[in-house]
Amino acid sequence: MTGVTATYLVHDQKGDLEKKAESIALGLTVGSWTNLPAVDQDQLKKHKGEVVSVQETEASPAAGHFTDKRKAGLIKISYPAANFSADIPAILTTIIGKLSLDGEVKLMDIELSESLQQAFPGPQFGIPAIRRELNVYDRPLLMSIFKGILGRDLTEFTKQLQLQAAGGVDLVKDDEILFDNPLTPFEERITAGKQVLQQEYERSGHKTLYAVNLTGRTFDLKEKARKAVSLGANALLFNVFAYGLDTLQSLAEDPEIHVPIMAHPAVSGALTASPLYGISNQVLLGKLLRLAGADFVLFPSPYGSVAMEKSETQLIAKALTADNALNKAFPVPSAGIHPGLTPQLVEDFGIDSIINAGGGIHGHPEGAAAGAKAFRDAIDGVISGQSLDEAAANSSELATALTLWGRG
Ligand code: 1AE
Repeated sequence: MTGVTATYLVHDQKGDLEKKAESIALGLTVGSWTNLPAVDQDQLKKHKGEVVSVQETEASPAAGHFTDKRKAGLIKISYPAANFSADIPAILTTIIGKLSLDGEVKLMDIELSESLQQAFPGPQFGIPAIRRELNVYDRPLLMSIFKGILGRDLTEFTKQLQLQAAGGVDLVKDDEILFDNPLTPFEERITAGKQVLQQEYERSGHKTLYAVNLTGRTFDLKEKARKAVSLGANALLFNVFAYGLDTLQSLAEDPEIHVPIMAHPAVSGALTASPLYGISNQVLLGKLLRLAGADFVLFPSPYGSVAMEKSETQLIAKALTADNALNKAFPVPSAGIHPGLTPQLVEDFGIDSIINAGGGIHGHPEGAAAGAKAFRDAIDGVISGQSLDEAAANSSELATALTLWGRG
């Protein structure tokens, strides 16, 4: 029975895609570089990978620096479920393990059989449960990021948090580069943050979640996350690619860590950026993060300071929200986002997404509360069918942001 079907973009130096496909199907399953006379061929049949299709495509301009015989193609191989245990390390080692070291091959897509997919937790909360928690149903959520917090103490931390919440953000996350440190220790960020957000909730009736950065040594993470939850943390930020997808899965599956998990894409570019090698963004940031249990997935937007191809961001968002048996995860297009991008973000990612800004909130000339309000006014305006300029007519904060950063 098929477990995983993988699609690869291959640039073959020998110019024979059919042969290359067969060598992948064999080499990653029952084959070796030489004949193995002692092996029982019948026994091995049920473990052999099968070539599903080979489709020639145009070669990437990045390729071709070795030989002009090179042919490019999409090769689809199915791998029997009997070959691996139902975990991401086993699946990745099978489908792109040794193969990642063997020439110009990029893993573009994966499809898991239904029974294999059932072995994975998926997001523990998903979009509807997070909306219920925040009591926000009809617009994209707004998230902000602590900025300039390194070297600052809890006083600055709580001040920033209060301002962001007062401006109306739904979630605030730590910067991914904020680790445990004496000035803003992990546990104190949680307790001080909880207090500030509770006060703000009592004042305004608006709920804000705070995603604390879960950091440290891998084997300490579970205990640390459990402690965070017992102290009242209501979301976790996690640099999943510095640790591994399976670590995320272990956190998501732990019943004592029952809070939504936000996956940061730090480090992922080292695996995804090449057009010829590695793993596509839709697989790594889309399908695998959803399988492993991320409730929110950050990725570079197509228009910000660290831009990603629009087609790739759309594939990530689709992988996170497509109908299947798993809960859906929130797409969070990020980096260099300012209020003038709101119409484009809503058009490209719809309302089931999160608008996320650090500099675009803290860089507002009137401070972070005004920066957050500018976004909220832009979002509310766009959702009710107004142009940015119409929305800005009743929002001095938005007007100031548009003057500073423009409209797109
Ligand atoms: C793709 C991740 C973006 C991120 O983590 C971050 O800190 C963005 O900050 P700004 O909004 O670009 O200032």
